[in-house]
Amino acid sequence: LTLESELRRALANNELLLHYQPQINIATGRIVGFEALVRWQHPERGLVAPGEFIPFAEDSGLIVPIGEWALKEACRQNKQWQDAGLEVVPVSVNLSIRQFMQHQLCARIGRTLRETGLAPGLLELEITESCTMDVDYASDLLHELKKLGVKISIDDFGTGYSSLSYLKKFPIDKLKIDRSFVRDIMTDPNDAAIVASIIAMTRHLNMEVIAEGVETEEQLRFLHDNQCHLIQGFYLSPPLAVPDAECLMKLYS
Ligand code: G
Ligand code: G
Ligand code: NA
Repeated sequence: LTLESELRRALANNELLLHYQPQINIATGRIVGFEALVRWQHPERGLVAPGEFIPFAEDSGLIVPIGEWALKEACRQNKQWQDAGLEVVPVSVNLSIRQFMQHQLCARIGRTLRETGLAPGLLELEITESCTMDVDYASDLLHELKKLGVKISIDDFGTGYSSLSYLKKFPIDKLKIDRSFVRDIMTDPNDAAIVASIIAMTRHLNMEVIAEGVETEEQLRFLHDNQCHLIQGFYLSPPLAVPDAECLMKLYS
């Protein structure tokens, strides 16, 4: 079987699932969100990480149906958690550029929200800087999505080829500092300066900021000292299967 036909089968047979990585406010100690990350429960190969099939899915276009599935599943799950009386926090979902360019994306997302019953404010869309290259298209679409009531964050911030000018034109709620900057903040003064500057910039622009890929207590302290209170990373928790995410929510509520 080719990877393409295997992935098509995976979608049809419900072999895909989502894990959820908590995002935590270290100043309050509370969970502020979960990022939904796709996994593939392969019948022979076991649990396959997205690094092994998302790049292929991007190239082949299969990322569009996979992304639509992930969006719907994350909304369904978050609504179910809400109905079960668990801590209500937004779930964030990665949108690939192929989805971003898809016809009538906003209407599709609106329909998914209605079908699952999730309040729009409990959905955050993570886009990358590549989505900001066509400024007029992105501006129109993002304003349309904001009208729907969802939140918008920029993933892998600082690693793309886009200019900063989009930050003042687009309705962006949050920047996610890419983990390549966070990795060496304790040893590389340039990375430390970049991270501190991104944090200061978000404060002046009235945006939220979250650091990705936090793996050590020293990194966490640096971020806290520089007023970045939202953190995601292995130091706090890896992406979790649903039962483990639920345990964590119960502990924090
Ligand atoms: O979980 P892991 O670090 O292995 O994920 C690897 C990459 O796959 C990450 O960069 C992540 O953004 C991407 N990814 C995971 N789930 C999704 C998804 O639902 N949609 C898209 N577009 N990318 C995803
Ligand atoms: O770029 P994006 O936000 O999509 O990346 C999410 C991916 O990053 C997840 O698939 C997750 O497995 C991975 N990840 C999350 N926390 C850490 C971390 O602390 N260190 C590293 N190396 N990867 C992480
Ligand atoms: Na992401």
